[in-house]
Amino acid sequence: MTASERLAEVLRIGQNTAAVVADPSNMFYLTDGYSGEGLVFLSRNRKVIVTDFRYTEQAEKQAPGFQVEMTDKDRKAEKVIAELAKQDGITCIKTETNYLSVDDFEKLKAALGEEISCTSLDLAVQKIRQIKTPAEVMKIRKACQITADAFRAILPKIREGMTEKELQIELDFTMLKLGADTVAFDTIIAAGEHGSLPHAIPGNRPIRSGEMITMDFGAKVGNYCADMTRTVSLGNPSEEMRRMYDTVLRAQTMCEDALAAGKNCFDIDKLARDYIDARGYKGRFGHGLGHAVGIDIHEEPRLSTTCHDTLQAGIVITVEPGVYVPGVGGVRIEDTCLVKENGCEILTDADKQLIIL
Ligand SMILES: [Mn+2]
Repeated sequence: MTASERLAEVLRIGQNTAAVVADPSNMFYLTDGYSGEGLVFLSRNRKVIVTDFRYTEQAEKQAPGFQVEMTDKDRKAEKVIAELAKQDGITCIKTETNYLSVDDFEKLKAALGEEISCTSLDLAVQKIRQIKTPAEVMKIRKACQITADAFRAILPKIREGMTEKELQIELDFTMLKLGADTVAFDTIIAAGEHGSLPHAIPGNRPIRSGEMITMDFGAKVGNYCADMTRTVSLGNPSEEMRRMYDTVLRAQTMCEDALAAGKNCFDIDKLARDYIDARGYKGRFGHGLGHAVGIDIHEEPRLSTTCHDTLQAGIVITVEPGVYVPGVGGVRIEDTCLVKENGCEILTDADKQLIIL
């Protein structure tokens, strides 16, 4: 079954309903490869990409099963959608109210007129995207392998005096050389006390001996992301940092051991949180334990205090506890994991014992 057929089933797209999708990640998923701009229209009897001159040829190549409709200044996208809907006898359009701007939503409603209602897709595409197909897992697996290989390759290059920025450039370059199409997100490098910032921006701060370095990075392959974090030490770390490292590592492996289909997202997060709190770091792990990964770097579900979803086999999700102490530093360890019936497979297969360079 193709992704667009799955959507039709989920939405119970009948004779009178059509879906209009604008989120680029959802368009890519439903068309199985279109990476340009525009809209996707799906009704019971047709699949259409609505776009402008810049992308029409690309759309025909990337999504051969789709009809391509070109927009221009006199025939805007909302007008094309209205034409298609009327031709197909559609009375209800479901669209991405979470993604479209208020202006675009109002324009679409105005073009559709009184006879065609316009309601929310309710994240139906995102929900289908949660369970990865074997073809999707293959791409994520490849992205994760490149990420883990890049980590191993970078270790001998880390030197005292090197800046965070230099390390970031070297790491990104290594991922690209190893076969990444691009990077999945801006690489985070945080050394020393800078490590207490979970989303630190790499700067011109030289790395000094005795400091821990947190590296959060991922390759992107075939439009699918990897996400991995490792914290290493340049020279011997302080006792305080060592204890922080041991705490995070224990929390991380404990959660990976517990990860499996049927488990509740909240409960996995709680395992890490309770352990970290009990070790004296209450309030120092201020973000969720993990997030699903796929076409987007952050997808649903989340391992967090607010997500009560039940994990299912085929979900790819990160496990990334951290401890952050301002003025001292921070530690985060993260893997991308594939949820299976009786456990999980760690896709970012790189060493997690404390590495002292
Ligand atoms: Mn992450």
